[in-house]
Amino acid sequence: MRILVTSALPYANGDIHLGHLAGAYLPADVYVRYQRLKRRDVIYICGTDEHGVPVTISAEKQGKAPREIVDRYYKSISKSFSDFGMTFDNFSRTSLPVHHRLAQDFFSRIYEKGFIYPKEIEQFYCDECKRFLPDRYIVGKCPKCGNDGARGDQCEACGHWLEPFELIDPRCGICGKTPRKTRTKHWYFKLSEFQDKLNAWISSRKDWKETVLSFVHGWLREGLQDRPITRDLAWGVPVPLDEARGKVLYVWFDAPIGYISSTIEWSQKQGKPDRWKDYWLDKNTRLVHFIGKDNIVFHALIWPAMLMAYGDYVLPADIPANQFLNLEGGKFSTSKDYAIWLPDYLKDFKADSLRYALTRNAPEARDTDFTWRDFQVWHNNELADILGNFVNRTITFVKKYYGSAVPEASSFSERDNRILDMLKNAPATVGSRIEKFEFKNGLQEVMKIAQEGNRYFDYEEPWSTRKKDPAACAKTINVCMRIVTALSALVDPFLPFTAKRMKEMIQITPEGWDDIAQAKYAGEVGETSILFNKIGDDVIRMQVDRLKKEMIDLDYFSRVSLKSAKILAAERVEGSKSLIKCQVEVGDQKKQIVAGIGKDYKPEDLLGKTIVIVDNLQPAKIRGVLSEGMLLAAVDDKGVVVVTTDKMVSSGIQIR
Ligand code: B3M
Ligand code: ZN
Repeated sequence: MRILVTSALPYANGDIHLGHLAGAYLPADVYVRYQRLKRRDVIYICGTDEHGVPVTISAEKQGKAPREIVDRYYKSISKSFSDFGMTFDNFSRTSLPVHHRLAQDFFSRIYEKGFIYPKEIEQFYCDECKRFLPDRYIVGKCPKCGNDGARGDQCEACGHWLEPFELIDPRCGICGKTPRKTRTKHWYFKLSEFQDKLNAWISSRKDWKETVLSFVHGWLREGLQDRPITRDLAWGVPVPLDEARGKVLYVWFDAPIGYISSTIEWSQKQGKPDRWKDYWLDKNTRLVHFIGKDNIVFHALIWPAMLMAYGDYVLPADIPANQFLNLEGGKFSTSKDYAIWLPDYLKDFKADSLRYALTRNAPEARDTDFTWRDFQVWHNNELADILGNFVNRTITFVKKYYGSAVPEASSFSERDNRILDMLKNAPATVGSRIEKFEFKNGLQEVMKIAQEGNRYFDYEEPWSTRKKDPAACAKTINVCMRIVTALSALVDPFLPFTAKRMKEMIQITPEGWDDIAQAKYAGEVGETSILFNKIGDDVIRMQVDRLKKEMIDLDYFSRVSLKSAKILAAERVEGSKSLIKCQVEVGDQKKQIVAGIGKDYKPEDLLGKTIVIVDNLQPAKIRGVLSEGMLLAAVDDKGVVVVTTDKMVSSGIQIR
C-alpha cells in the first residue's frame, strides 16, 4: 500500500500563523514522520496556492504585482515550514507551467465529457473602478447573520457560503461604491450531477471524523448546486477555450489539482517522470488530505466530484479536517494582525516547544485556544520537568558513575518487568493513536512513559543503591536507559529536533519505530546537554503584550505634533486616481502634503478647509512627490472622510 499525504496549499499572500499550523500542517507532518519510521511507502505533498482573489487583493493593497507577492511569500513560507521541521517531499507552486498545463488539461477533459457548460449570468461591475467584481471583490451584509463585512464568497462571521447576489447592500470592495449588474458569460461545473455518486461514496466513509461527516451530510441534504469555475481576473490559469479569452479558472478549481501537479514535479525532480502515477492512478493508494474545517466542502465534495468527472484518479481515503485554533480567547485575524506569525515565533523559541503545545492542544474535535501562559507552563512543567529531566538525570548518571558505559542488568523485578512491558507495547499504543489521527492522545501516551520513568527513578533511588547494592543500581540504570531509548523513537514524529538530540546523546543512529523503541540500549552514551531550558515570565509577558494594542502614556502621545492647517491649493497627483497633493498653511509655514483621498474628494472641494495634520512626520516621497506631513481622516470600507475642525480656527494651532 502507498500513502499519499497532502496539506492544504497555503495562499502565497501572507505568512503562516499558528492557526494554520495546528489545522493542516503539523498533524500531517507527525503522521508522515510516523509512517516513514514504520518504513511505509509514503510521500508528503504540498505547495503554495498562488492564484485567486486573495492574492490579487493583497497585491493591490500593497501596490505590487501579484507575481512579486507570490514570489515573496513562496520564499518566506517555505523557509518557515522548513525551520519548523515540516518534511514535505515536494513543496511546489501553482504558478509553475507544470501546474497550469495540468489544470487546463483537467478543465478540457471534463469539458469534453460534458461536465462543464457556459451560462450567461449577471455579474457585478464597478463603473468607478472599471472592472468586474468577482467573489471577494464584493462586500455587503450577510443574508444569514446580518454581519456587514461579508464577502461575495463567504461570510466569515457565520461561515455561510454565498453568491455575490445574495449580499444585502452590495458594495465594491475596492472603492466602496454600489456596483451595477451587467451580463457576462461564465463556465459552470455540473456539481449537481454528482449528487448521487457523492451520496453513495460519502455513506461508505464510516470511519471519517464525526465533524467532517456531519458537515458533508449537511451539504448533501441541501442539494448540490452547479458552480461557476471561471472568473474575470487578469491573474490565474487561463481558461483553455477561445471564447473565454481574458478569463481564468476559479482558484478553488485549480488549487486542488496542485496536489497532483506537485507530485508530478516531485517525480520529475527524481528523474522518474512517471512515478507520480504509482500514487495517483493506483487504487491501492491511500490519499489523505489534511485541512482546516473551512476547506471541508472543497475537499470532501467538489474535489472528489472533479476527480470522478475526470476519471482515473484515486479518491481521498480520508480527510481528517481539524477545527480552529483560537488565540488568547479571540479569533486569528490577518487583517487585524491578531496572530502569532511563524517567523516571529521562531525568533524567540524553538520549533519543538510549539509542536508540543499545538499537538497537546490540537483542535481535533473542537475549537481550542492557544495562550502564551499554557505554552509556558507546558514547556516548563512537561517538556523540561518531565521529558528533559528524565533524559538528563539518566544520562548524567551513566556518565558520572559508569564512565559513560551503560551497565548490564542481571535480573529484573516485577516492577522492572512492568516497565519493560510498557515499553514493548508502546510503539503499537502510540502508533494506533497516530493512525487514527488522534495525535493529542498519542503524545499523551508518550509523555506518560517519561513520567513513569521519573517515578521509577525516584522509587529505585539509584543514588543510594549505588554504594549499598551496585547490582540493583546497575539494573535500574539499565532499565532507565531502555526508557530513554524508547522515548527517542516515540517522540520522533512529534518532536523531531528533540529526538535527534536524544539519539545523539545515546548514540543511536538508525531511524525506526518498533525496532528503535525495542532496542536494548547503545553501549555508550555521548555528549549531553539540557534538552529544554525553562522559559521565563518576562519573555512570555513580552509576547502577550505584543498581541495587545499598545497602550501609550501622555508623554508618548505628546511626541506627536498635531496642528491645524489650512488648505490653500490642491491638485491630483499625475497618474494616480487616489492621490491629491495639497499646499497647506501651518501658521507662518507652508507645506506640501500628499493624501490618498482622491477617490472621495475633488481637489476643488478641499480648498479653504481647516484640517488636522501630523506636523512632525518625517518627510517622505509618495509616488515620487514630496509629502511633509499627514492629514487625519476617518477610513473604513465605505471610503475616506477628512477630519476638519468644528469651528474656524487659524492654522498652526497645536491640537491636543
Ligand atoms: N489556499 C485556502 C486556504 O489556505 C486554500 C487551500 C487550497 S487547498 C487545495 O485556506
Ligand atoms: Zn469600485
